[in-house]
Amino acid sequence: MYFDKEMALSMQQFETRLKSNDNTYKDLFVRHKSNPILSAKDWPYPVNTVFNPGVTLYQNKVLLMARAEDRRGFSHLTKAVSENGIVNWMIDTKPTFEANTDEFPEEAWGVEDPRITWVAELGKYAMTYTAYSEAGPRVSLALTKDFVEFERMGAILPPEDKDAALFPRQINGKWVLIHRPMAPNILRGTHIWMSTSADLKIWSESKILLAARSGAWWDAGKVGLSAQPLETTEGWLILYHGVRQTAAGSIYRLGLALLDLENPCVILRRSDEWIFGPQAYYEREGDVAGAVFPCGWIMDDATGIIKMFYGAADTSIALATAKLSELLEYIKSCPGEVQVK
Ligand code: BMA
Repeated sequence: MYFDKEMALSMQQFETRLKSNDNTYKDLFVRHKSNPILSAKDWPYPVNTVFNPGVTLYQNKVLLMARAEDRRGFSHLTKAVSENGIVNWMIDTKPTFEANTDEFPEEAWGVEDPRITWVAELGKYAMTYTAYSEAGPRVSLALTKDFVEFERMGAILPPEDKDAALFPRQINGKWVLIHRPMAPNILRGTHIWMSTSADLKIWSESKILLAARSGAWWDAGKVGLSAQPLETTEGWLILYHGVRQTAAGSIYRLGLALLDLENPCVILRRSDEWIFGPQAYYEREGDVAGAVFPCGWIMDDATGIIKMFYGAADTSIALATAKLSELLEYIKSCPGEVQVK
């Protein structure tokens, strides 16, 4: 009797599950059907690959500073502008921002992975990027009003450090930078850090913001900031990547965190699960298979939609969109985390 009742219950559950098809994860970000939206074949001059673009809104248009890699393996940045961020790209016919090794020897092996923050207080965009020095990657900063002329401030942190972005305003009287120094001992984990500055040049008060987890976690061992921090009514929305090492190589996936608006070293929420990972063919095939690597996103206030641009397999640029309200609803359902380090 007892057995029958249990069976009946489980059959009912089974049928409900079949009907509701609840065995798939709900994707917050939806890939654009024209993906990949930009690749080497779209470039006005020969490049091996284009990927990992910094993104901002400029004069009501979508502006990408795309990383383009040449056949030496060195990267530079090229501007691509479009009304809707999907088609009709106006791409500079030569590199927009190249290594300048005379003045900045730390750019010896190129410039990579920009993040762009509009800083109203300065009336300028702050572009952080990786200067690939012979001593390892470094965080460099350039300011611009128009993406034509750049005030290069050079390297602002020692190697190895990358995946940096500036917050769009001073917080408690200081500029705040997220960055990712490499741990000298990989077993200790490579974490996301935060530093502050009074002048954008000298950075101090460095502390771990968001630590890599360990063991089987998708973000075990190594994490890094993806897009620039996005200010929302609920807190700073942070998109970050986690790198899982497998027998077949690394898998780059994305998670979310929410930071306190006035004290951003406090993590209010952090997603346990990744929210986006390599699935489409253009994310699984290419120079670095299994990498989805956004360096920027833009928010359309009129529609509430976020456009995330990302490097796919270090080979092309793809677009995925999400509703900000859904991202916030999701992250608010995630566990809280008290910052201890
Ligand atoms: C990271 C960075 C990115 C790259 C990714 C996958 O460490 O170097 O530029 O897209 O690896 O190769």
